[in-house]
Amino acid sequence: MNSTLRDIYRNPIGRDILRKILLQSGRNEKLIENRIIGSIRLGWIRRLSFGRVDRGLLESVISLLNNEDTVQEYKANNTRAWWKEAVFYQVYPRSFMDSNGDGVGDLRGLIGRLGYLSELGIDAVWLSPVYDSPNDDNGYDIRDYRKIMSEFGIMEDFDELLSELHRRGMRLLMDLVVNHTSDEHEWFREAVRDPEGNYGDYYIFRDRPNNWTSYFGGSAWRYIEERKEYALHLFSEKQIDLNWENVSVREDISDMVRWWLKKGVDGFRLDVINYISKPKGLPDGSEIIGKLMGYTGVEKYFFGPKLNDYLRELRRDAFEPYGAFTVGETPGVGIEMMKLLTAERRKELDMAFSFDHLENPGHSRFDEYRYDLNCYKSFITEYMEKYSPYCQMSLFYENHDNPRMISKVDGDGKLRWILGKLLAVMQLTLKGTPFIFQGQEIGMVNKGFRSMEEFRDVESFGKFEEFRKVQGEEKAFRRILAGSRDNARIPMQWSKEPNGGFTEGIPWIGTGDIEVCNAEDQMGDKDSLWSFYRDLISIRKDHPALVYGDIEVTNKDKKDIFTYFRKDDSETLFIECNLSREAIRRVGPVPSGRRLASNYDESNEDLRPYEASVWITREE
Ligand code: TEU
Ligand code: CA
Repeated sequence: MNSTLRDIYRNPIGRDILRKILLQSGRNEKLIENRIIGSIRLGWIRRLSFGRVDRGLLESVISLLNNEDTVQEYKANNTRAWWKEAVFYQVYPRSFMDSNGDGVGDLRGLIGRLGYLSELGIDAVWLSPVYDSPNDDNGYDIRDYRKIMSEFGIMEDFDELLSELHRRGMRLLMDLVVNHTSDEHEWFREAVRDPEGNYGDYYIFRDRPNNWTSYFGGSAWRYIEERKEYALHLFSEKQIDLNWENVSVREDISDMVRWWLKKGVDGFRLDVINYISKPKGLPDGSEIIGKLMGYTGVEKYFFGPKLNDYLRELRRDAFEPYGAFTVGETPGVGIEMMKLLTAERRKELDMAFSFDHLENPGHSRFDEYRYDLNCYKSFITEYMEKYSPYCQMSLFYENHDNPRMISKVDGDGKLRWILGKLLAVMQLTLKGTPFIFQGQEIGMVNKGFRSMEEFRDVESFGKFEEFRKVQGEEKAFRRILAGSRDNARIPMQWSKEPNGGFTEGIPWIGTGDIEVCNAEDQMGDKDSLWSFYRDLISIRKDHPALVYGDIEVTNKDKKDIFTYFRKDDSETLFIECNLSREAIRRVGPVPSGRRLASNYDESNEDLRPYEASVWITREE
């Protein structure tokens, strides 16, 4: 309590926390450098904030700061691994390809499109959940971990998918959703039926709710009549949080993971894996953090007390024996926490997804604003300097939970394709492992949904209600339009045929602008965005410097210009990007050497709007 804000900032985890708070409130980090502010002691903050920062919040911060391992040295990230070299592609199966005309994408549809992924140069597929599910949250609410969702097919289809992928030299990542299960999972049904039985303690039940809120709106607690108790659900009412304190829960999970690994899957993407450890007594969350983040309680469980232990255990018991790869979805963690989760010697995860770059500071996903790529530059520059020398970075802009990146930056007009290519250049030449989300390679954009009836996502409805109460219907609708996850979930645009060639039936969700944006047209055009992605992926394969080489960012303080070198012992590549929609002056001379790729035909003295080029400056 006697530590000053400056002390806290010097602690790596403390720095993550202060930065997250500043980022969320849109304030500059320089604030801490202010002498007066820097010398504020933790113990004073309660009074200075008129009690809004309560003791509970300060204690959460202190317990995070006391993580024993933050001072140890990290080894260089220079070991070879297939997942450092691979280009990943995320498939959201419901929207990828429908094979039987019921309007819902399925495994046979995906099998039929594997040639497409090969042609693009994809090495590994991350498949969003395909397990049996009542689909309250499109498969992220699992009813049976060992069964395929009937809409998607049967286990034989899955086995065929896996062997077809392997035959083509591609790998498969499954989605592992183990923070919660569906309320229709047998474990939950048993927990309700017989509270004293084997499954009675598989979930988190309490006599009274605390103040934590759900990500999909409202309280995170649901009253269970039969038990006369409340059950915790951080997501929808039908997604009940598992009790990881219970060793049987952990054993059952690792058993299930081994079952899939025996089948031959190559690894997992671990859904909200940093939320699995909740602190004893489930203390109330801070209201002030709740307001800031939009969710109450998060500081209590986003890096819970046993998280690292649970991850190590799961790795030892399930992943390691099979040499399986893991990437964790870890919302809210900063650079130092990411290092704790992914440094090789810690034996927890191989990689993680951080999300701070998906919005500009001070903005949330549901704000209507134009995303400034300069924020991406500063985010990624910092990660390149402080994270990727030690751990492998994941590189992505899109997934099934976020609007399309082109729409956020500059959705309309003729710059769409140029901008798409700029994004491709950065993603495939920065240091890390790229994850492309389906449709990103053809520049799919947000859908102009016209009314709430056109949405499908449980989150969109929950959030709409929440916003409507405070801001009225019209504003609430506009916010959903900007932030809805359904923007990324509309069907893959294969061709100009009806429904974009996705289905011969009625698609489960409306289709996008197939006339101007579809895979077939772009595959036949050597200058298209699709062809550009294919070329860059192959350039990345031909130039190991882009995978294992060092990265050096230059022009750090120059707005709108993002330049960096990638080099190893045999070559140096230079990448230059204009992050603005205006032409700008090049800094320094036009680089000498050969252009390997560019989103403009010829090089020019000025950098044209969103221009991005990859140069090879030295070959030995
Ligand atoms: O997403 C977790 C999730 O909702 C994050 O977006 C995060 O909690 C939020 O952005 C906080 O800032 C995963 C899945 O990707 C998503 O589709 C599921 O709905 C969710 O978990 C529940 O399983
Ligand atoms: Ca189907």
